Amino acid sequence: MTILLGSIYIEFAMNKEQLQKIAVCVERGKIDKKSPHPPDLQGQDGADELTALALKVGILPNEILSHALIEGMKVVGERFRNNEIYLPDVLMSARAMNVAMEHLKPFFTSGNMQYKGRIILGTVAGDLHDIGKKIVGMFFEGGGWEVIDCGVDVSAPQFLQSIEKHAPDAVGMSALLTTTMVNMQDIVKGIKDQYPDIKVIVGGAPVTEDFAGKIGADFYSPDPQGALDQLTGPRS
Ligand code: B1M
Repeated sequence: MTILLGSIYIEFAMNKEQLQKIAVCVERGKIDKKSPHPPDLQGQDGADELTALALKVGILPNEILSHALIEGMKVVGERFRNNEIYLPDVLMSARAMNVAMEHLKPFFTSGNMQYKGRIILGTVAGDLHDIGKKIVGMFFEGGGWEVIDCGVDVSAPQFLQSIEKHAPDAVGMSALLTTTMVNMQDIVKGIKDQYPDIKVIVGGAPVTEDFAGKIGADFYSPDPQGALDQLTGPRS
């Protein structure tokens, strides 16, 4: 019994250390082994290699996403807010996170889910943040949805064009800036005026349930799983 508990503890500690190493890569913007940034980590494994290894040793993709990547990015946000790091550093962190997410994507998007519908996703006009939206897209794909990702800086006419082309069941919007979340209002109105049956869901760090209600969105979720559940119903 003691030996069993001991080995479980060792595995837990090793996994925690591995997750911390990945989080540091996101915090420091260390993309992969060959990347020269940051200079003090030259020649060391980056987010690319460490995420691949974490999966290989059996750490769950969800654990990597929540406890390494999103945690690491939270630290980046705090440091940026406190002027301890600058925009180019944040960009390197975003690249490190994206590289790691590529390894996780197959785990979130595979599965034999019954087809649930088609959703158009986009980050709203004026906003270039796309990491959260990409994660939302991965959850929807894994949940049986066909995802049409319109990218970033998507205006109301662009959302409408995409709706005309793809005839979706739902539209999901993301905004990370207090200055761009207000652009959701025009987009939601444009969609609802022409396509009242299409469900609209909004999210992103500054967006709240109250705001979503005020602009006429059907749903709001602070996280990807919640967004999926709102449109499809919770997992049984
Ligand atoms: Co910018 N940035 N950024 N940035 N950036 C924030 C958002 C900021 C909070 C940083 C800070 O000050 N602490 C701040 C916004 C302040 C505010 O408005 N309140 C900020 C700023 C000011 C800016 C610039 C204006 C800086 C400048 O130029 N001076 C500039 C704006 C550019 C623009 O968009 N026009 C800018 C630029 C950038 C980069 C390009 C360098 C880069 C983005 C790269 C990219 O996305 N490809 C970047 C980054 C990386 C960040 C932080 C550090 C991290 C964002 C992120 O990816 N988080 C961010 C600080 C922070 O959030 N801690 C910050 C991880 C991601 C998984 O979380 O996107 O919240 P998130 O998504 C979550 C949930 O919100 C939710 O699920 C996701 C997964 O859990 N969710 C949904 C998201 N969308 C959803 C949709 C749904 C449902 C749930 O339904 C459809």
